[in-house]
Amino acid sequence: MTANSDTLIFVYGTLKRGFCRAHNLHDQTFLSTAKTTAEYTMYHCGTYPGLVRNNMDGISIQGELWRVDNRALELLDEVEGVAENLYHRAPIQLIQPQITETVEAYFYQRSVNQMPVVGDNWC
Ligand code: PCA
Repeated sequence: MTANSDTLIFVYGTLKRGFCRAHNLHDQTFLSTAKTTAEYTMYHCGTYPGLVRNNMDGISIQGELWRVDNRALELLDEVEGVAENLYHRAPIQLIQPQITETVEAYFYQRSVNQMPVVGDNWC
């Protein structure tokens, strides 16, 4: 596994340290806490949050930045239901840390109609 095959992932919900899916990252590299640009809305989707892009009146979301190898990335895609279109992994913009590499996050793919807004931090 070379460093080049690693992916930077911004996590904002159950994958954060101390939350119920954090064990999926136990052998991966935590880099720092992180914040997105003010272009996103986080919804309460039951027992987990869902992030969507919102260029009009989005806010800055708090989370964590991780470096993840390919094996762990496959596992995360499975856990987050990428094949079932629950989440879609796509690039996200951060203001903190300032970083030039592409960072990805899991975006919610289902309807957020009627779902409450979380705010900037899932806790
Ligand atoms: N798990 C992923 C997406 C939402 C969730 O609960 C995360 O923590 O980033």
